[in-house]
Amino acid sequence: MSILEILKYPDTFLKTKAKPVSNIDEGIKRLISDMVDTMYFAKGIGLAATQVGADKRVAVLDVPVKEDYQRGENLIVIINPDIAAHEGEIKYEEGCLSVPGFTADVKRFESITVRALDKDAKEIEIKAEGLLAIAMQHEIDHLDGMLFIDRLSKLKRNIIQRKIKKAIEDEKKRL
Ligand code: QAP
Ligand code: CO
Repeated sequence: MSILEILKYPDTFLKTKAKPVSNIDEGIKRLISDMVDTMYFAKGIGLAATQVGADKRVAVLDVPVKEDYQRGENLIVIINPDIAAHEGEIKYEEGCLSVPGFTADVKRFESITVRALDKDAKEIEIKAEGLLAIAMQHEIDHLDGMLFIDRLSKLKRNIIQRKIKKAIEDEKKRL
């Protein structure tokens, strides 16, 4: 029952490659529960453990699937996720709670099959397409120490990195 601090770019912990979870113990269950609370508090649709400073392969997602959707309706917890199959390509304007206020078009697989464990250590297979597929790839990237800006061309990445750093400097001056 706690809201965790979300690490922001350029925090170097965001580059950490998270370790597989070998045992879903009380600590992992508490982490999952706090990540869910933190994701909703921050009004996000996905959050990876790396973003809250935890070196564990855990992510939570709640991607709206229909129009009159209530949060919690599509809550997914994935532990040790792996993309077993993928198809097609899709471009989408992504944002990230660790890069607040910035977005960029990112190319992803259009549909994927993800194998993972759920919070009860049950093996699950999720076939995802569209926004859910994008969100899962975005969260799995976090577990590999990768942000959406790392998927941009060198030129576009440099431009956005400079903009972000300037925004942080301007923010400091205003305080
Ligand atoms: C990952 O992203 C994602 O800049 C989840 O000011 C991204 O929840 C999934 C957010 C793209 C699918 C497509 C970002 C909130 C939330 C911001 C998020 C902001 C406030 C991002
Ligand atoms: Co993110």
